[in-house]
Amino acid sequence: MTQPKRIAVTGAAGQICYSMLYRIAAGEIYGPNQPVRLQLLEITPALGVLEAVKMELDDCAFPLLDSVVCTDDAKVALEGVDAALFVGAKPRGPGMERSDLIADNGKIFSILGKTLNEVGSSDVKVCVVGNPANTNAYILKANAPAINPRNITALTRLDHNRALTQLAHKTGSRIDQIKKMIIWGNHSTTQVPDITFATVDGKDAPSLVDESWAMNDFIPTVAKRGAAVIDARGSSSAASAANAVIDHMASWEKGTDAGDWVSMAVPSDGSYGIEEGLIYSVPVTCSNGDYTIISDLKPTDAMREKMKASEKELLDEKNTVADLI
Ligand code: NAX
Repeated sequence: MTQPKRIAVTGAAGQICYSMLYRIAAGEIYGPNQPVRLQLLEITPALGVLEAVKMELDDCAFPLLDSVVCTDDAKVALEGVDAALFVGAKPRGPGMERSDLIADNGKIFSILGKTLNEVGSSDVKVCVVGNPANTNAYILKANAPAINPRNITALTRLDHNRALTQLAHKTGSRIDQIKKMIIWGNHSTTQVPDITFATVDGKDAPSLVDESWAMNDFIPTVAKRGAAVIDARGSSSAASAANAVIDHMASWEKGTDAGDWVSMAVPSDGSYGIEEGLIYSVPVTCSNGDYTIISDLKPTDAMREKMKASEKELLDEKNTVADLI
């Protein structure tokens, strides 16, 4: 019998998790031959709702679901896990800026980082989703020195997927015909969706669209898509965020397709002049359960300027949470 993979998920009674947990239990991260054990964390007042989530997981009778733990004790949730998905945080509501959330959510991630340091395995794969995701991941990393820092990542795959769809619609192509999309920087409105190196059915994407569309339409549409969803439904993206977490973890575990890459926010290795250690979204390839930063691209001057502006925002966020790192 294959040992189950243990996955901690925080904020497990929330909206994103209601779209995500059932797909993980169905085998969408590790594949059809790998049992999973879910270690679900919530704040105490949400444990009742979490129990209902567990009841529904049970009622799905997933063959790959080994067991489900529901707890309000982070030590129990994070103990010995192979992967930790940090979704739990206060979400952004109508009219709120991400900066409003930094102070509140930063404290949560400092405590969780210390707990992960104490009870987590050093090679646990971490994906931070709760906003501000990059800076929360930075705080977590700073508070968890025993964990392999390379494995502390944040989610920009939703932005990557949004960018794929915008380019597919513009060029009348299918998603699977588009390769080498990039999201640079922060998961915020300063992010830099970049089609410079993308191809559509083997053709260079920049040759298929106007430069003014790429700069003045595509970039803001992707960067502000989260706010557009909030305006339309009154709360932040849930199903698409859940889908992106599964994509992020599945690519990391199972590898990226030949001739393609994905965007992940990972600790910067100094490539592209970005401060080392900042959690910055870059293109990566994945194989054998690890990722490699694509570090030899030559972004255009216009993109470099935007990449530096996104770095500046991350440096400002880092200063705001200086007492937590
Ligand atoms: P919900 O409010 O539906 O769920 C959040 C859950 O987290 C709640 O059940 C709450 O009780 C729990 N929680 C709060 N503090 C906790 C703690 N200390 N420990 C454990 N659980 C805790 O929000 P949801 O829509 O699921 O969104 C979750 C987070 O994802 C938000 O921060 C949201 O802004 C962020 N997002 C990130 C995205 C990304 O691409 N990186 C996109 C979607 C989303 O906006």
